[in-house]
Amino acid sequence: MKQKRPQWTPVVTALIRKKGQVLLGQRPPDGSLPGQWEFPGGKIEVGESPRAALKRELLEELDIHANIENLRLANSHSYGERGVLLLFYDVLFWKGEPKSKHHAELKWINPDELKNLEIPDANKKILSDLLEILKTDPPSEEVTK
Ligand code: DGT
Repeated sequence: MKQKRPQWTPVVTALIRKKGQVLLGQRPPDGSLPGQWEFPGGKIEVGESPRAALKRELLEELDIHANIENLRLANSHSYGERGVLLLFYDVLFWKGEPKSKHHAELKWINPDELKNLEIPDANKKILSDLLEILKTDPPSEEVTK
């Protein structure tokens, strides 16, 4: 008998960075992972490119028009039966002031504060990689673009 394939969900997330800080959003109380602090983003729709998906999510969730820069990190995680593949992109330039249209709250934090916040297990596993990226200035060619 043919085995059922596991379900995978591709997710794009943004490392939105300004003056050494990064923007986090608190997941709403009525969904999955309530109250956890995440990098803004969401699921890629079928047929959509990862960058287009992240641009769309940032407009929907934060009301900003963002430039999606380099892919910095990728990782997978399983929530029970379901797997997520997470792609983390740098976001260094955007138009508009981020507003919480989806999150319970938004906040700019220093990367080290990630250690003390409730973050998704998928991110906890790669916290040291995330900190290394966030504590290093983005490549200068990106800043001058
Ligand atoms: P759900 O209820 O888990 O099916 O998903 P939604 O619709 O509440 O959430 P959505 O569209 O943001 O999906 C992102 C999935 O990726 C969700 O299962 C949580 C997981 N995830 C883990 N770490 C992060 C992160 O840093 N940012 C975002 N946006 N999602 C993350």
